[in-house]
Amino acid sequence: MQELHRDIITEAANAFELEGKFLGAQPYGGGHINDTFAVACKREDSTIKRYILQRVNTKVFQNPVQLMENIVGVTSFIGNVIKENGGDPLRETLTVIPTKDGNNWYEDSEGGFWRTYHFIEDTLTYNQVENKKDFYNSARAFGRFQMLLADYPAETLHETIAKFHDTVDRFKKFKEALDKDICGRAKNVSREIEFVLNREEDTHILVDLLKEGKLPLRVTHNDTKLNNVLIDRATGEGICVIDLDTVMPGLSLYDYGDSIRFGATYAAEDEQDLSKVNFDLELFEVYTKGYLEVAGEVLTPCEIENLPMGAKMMTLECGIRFLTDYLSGDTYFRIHREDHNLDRCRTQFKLVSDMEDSWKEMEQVVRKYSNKQ
Ligand code: ADP
Ligand code: GN1
Ligand code: MG
Repeated sequence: MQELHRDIITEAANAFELEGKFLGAQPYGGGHINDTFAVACKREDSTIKRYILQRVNTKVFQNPVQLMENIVGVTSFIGNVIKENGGDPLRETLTVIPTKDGNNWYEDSEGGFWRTYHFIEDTLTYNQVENKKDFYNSARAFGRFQMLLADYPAETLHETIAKFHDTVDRFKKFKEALDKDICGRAKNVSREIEFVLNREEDTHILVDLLKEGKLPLRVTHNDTKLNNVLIDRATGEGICVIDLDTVMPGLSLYDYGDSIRFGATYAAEDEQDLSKVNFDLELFEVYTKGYLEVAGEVLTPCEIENLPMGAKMMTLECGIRFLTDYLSGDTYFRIHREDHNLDRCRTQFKLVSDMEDSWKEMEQVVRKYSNKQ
């Protein structure tokens, strides 16, 4: 990826059909993959209109045109359902802003790939869970997202990253990175390596259930971190699910599980003090309650029964991905300090261990909120 500089950001912003005069663009949000900016424009009546301008990471998303086709398809579909239900599509789903020549994306003069969304004002995102209520509301938002897309023609979606949540493949890539050990870092992380190697069998569980046809393939989000839900500042409700780059066919357990991975703890994903990183059963419970209240009706008994496994598998997989990137020289996830990916990997493995210790309680919680068992 090219380095970003002011001129190119301005060039990109000016390519889109923006309302008013472009005032400037500020880096925004805490994502690990794309470059996000809040763009401010001044309308003729002097009011400010904002946009989200993003440069898509084309090393990660190698077919960004297909990716935008997915996003336009999914957001217009959701928008129509919201309209039919009397809601406000401009607030409850992302709106792609076209370029001045009518495209949904812009390629800058240095080859960068950009898109723009309407900025949904008076919302908040949390990079870490602060209380049970917000986490519960995010569960309802992701559950609703699942419901809204239940009738989406999944076969029309492009697979934006192949084998994205194929944990067996993630394990294989980890082994390859370990064998190469291009940075000579493996010697520093023998405990983490051991942790992964001891759980090779686990990595097959969901993949096998899918292959055997026991778990249904659905349209899923695949990156359901808390900061991918916009929370209404006034009501506290989760109103809009964002970051749709990885929407593709997948398992409901990926979405449920990734939310639990990120949010069923009061610690940050990159917390260095592991004594602060604890899997919190109360947070697990509120998320499970919110998710099943909204999506429970459409989930099969096999999906419900495997919710704890979804949580553990997504946490293990994410830890494996952070460790693989650490061993490979930090080429995938954006880092802000030395050993950042290692810190992130350690929090994930701590949470996996905690989940293993709380397995019975997790199953009890799921049973409590399920009406199918
Ligand atoms: P990344 O893929 O890098 O995580 P996101 O698409 O999640 O990027 O955007 C990063 C952050 O920008 C989000 O966490 C959210 O705070 C903010 N954001 C994204 N889209 C919008 C939007 N349409 N309106 C308001 N804020 C947004
Ligand atoms: C990345 O883009 P962002 O920051 O929402 C990653 C997810 C990981 C997550 C870990 C496309 O998500 O898969 O779970 O970091 N996205 C991609 O924080 O790889
Ligand atoms: Mg995001």
